[in-house]
Amino acid sequence: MKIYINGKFYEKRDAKISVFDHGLLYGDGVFEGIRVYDRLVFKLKEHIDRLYESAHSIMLKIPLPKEEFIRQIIRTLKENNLRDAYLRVIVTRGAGDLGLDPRKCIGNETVIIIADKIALYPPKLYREGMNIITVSTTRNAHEALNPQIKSLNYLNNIMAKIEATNSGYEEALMLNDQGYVAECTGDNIFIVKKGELYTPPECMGALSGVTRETVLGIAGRMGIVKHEHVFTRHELYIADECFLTGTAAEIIPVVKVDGRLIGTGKPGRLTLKLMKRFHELTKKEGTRY
Ligand code: PXG
Repeated sequence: MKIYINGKFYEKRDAKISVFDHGLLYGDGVFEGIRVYDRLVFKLKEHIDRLYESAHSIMLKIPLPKEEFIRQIIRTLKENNLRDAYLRVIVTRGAGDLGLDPRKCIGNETVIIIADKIALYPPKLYREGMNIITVSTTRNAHEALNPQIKSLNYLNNIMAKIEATNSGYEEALMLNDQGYVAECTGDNIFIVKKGELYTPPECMGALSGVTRETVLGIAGRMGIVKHEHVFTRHELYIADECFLTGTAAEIIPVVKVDGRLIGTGKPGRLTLKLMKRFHELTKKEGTRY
């Protein structure tokens, strides 16, 4: 496997950046996770747009223009010649000193890591659905660190994940600081009630997920009424269906939340339909390389 760092390719064992990089020292940087299905890069432009928006918000100047960045991603894919892949794109603040002032950092490090697969959850859970639990770690408040920024600082989500796995659950439901449903640790959340689709609006602490947008688009084309609307855990408990979305997770059904069965306790009909449509879309849409 060849790893891209600042324009050059390195073997995995030689792919290294400075221990003074503020990405390591402070989680100061941004990233994206992108999937490739049979040589089609799924929603590449959307991921790159979000990467640049995250960078803009934290005042990190990405050293390449967007079009050039996309060319380097395609170059990395060609170099590795994989049909299906998972790309991790990272831009760090660069090497600085042992103080957190980013003005001391020289040059950004741009890293593209490519893996031939990513499996966030065991395959069984895609067939049978997940059992998740609400954790006490709330999603970052937007005025502290906006959840829209896909930064290298994921401790908020990691703390939630630890809480869930400590209790024997695969995934954590995160609420925002007002107690409304926000999202899970690396996924957006959807519910279905009376045939209509609901997902929390971004201002509730949900990342503007690329898969979330894709699912809303598919639902729109299927004529399903959809809402970006705030909801509580009660509304989740009494939902007919629930599922999570993310680049790594794709679409995964949820059948139990905090010990309450969701609907029949089996993956819902609309969830299964959306999963099918989503997989069809990944086979035909994307940037070919
Ligand atoms: N919320 C959060 C907090 C995320 O990190 C999503 C929602 C879904 O967004 P996308 O754009 O992917 O539909 C994410 C994305 C991992 C991993 O290694 C996590 C994500 C993406 C890729 C890898 O756990 N999360």
